[in-house]
Amino acid sequence: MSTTERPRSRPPLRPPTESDFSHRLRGAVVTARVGTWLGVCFLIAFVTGLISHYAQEPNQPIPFPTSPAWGYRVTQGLHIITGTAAVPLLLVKLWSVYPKLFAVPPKRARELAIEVAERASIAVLVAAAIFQLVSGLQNIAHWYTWPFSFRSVHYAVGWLVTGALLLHIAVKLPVIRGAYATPVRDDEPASPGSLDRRGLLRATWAATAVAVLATAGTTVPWLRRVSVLGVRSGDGPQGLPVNRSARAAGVTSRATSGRYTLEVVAGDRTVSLTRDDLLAMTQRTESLPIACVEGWSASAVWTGVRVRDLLDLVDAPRNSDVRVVSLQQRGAFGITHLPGNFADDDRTLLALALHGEPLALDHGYPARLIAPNRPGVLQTKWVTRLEVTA
Ligand SMILES: Nc1nc2c(c(=O)[nH]1)N[C@H]1C(S)=C(S)[C@@H](COP(=O)(O)O)O[C@H]1N2
Ligand SMILES: [Mo]
Repeated sequence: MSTTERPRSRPPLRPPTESDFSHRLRGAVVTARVGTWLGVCFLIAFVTGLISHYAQEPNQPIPFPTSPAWGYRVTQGLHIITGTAAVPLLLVKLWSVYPKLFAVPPKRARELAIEVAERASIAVLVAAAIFQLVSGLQNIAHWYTWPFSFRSVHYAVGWLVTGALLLHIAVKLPVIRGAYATPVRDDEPASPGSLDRRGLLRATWAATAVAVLATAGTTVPWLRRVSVLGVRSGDGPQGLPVNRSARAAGVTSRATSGRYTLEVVAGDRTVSLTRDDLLAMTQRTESLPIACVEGWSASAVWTGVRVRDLLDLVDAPRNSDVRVVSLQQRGAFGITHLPGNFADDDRTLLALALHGEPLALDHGYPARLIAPNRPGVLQTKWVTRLEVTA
């Protein structure tokens, strides 16, 4: 806190300084506590983000596991929940420290250099953190204002945030320790009824809880009704959300044409099957979730042919990687990579039915891939070709 006396009459014209923005609620006591939870959220989002990125990598030195089937549902749900919680926390934290932008820089060269270095690292941290939250929310809203690949840039900036965050924590450790040694209620006396530090922190936790509840329902089924901000939470045919409809994917005529076949290819062997041929094969039923990278997820009962049974028709060796090709010719998700351990898992199906009814067109009719513990974006719809690649 500054001890400068404020002039009583006619303040001279001068640029604002830190003390002009002083407020009894600001200070390390509040910043450190909000910052701790913000740091926890960012670190959980980072780890779950690494998992999601790896799960979508075509070349995995260690194969991503197929179990537990609900694993990706939980990690990606946590990713979106912690990212959402970080929004109000970041706003309060920035509010609690922004007067520092107006602090008078030290005069001595050495101190000035340290100050500049620290401010530069904080600038990187703040810019990268805002970018992560904004780009993540935009991705959920399908509002693509950027020309770059969301996944690779969000991933790279995730490392940037984490590095800058760890540096920031290390530099601020003495301040954080001091802040925790000071009780929150050790407040300047406020006039009756005005907000004190405890009130500010409680309001912050409440805002965070509201943000979480408003989005978490997309992951936690019984929260669905309170999730007013949840995107696509249960609407869609057969009680399951739809991210891209058949119409949007431009597949309607090819998917319903009656000339549909599934080709299974390994080397120079090809087998061609109609939907009736597929229905004549042994049918299996599995309960597996669709877990979208956007955070929503929904469990469903799928019936169809085991992918391994299909690969056996062309004598594909065990642990064969498979290219899954959709009728969809535009967009990024028309072709996906199915690693060998997923292709061999007994629960991995080429689904023909959902909840006991023929698959709706928007869910991938005539046939769609469904595998355990696989990001939703790779659960390819309108599948027309399975091709062994290695
Ligand atoms: N061919 C194709 N398959 C696709 C997609 C797509 O755009 N094209 N979207 C994917 C995404 S992002 C998700 S979350 C799931 C959603 O499946 P659903 O619409 O049956 O719920 O399908 C996946 N399969
Ligand atoms: Mo998705």
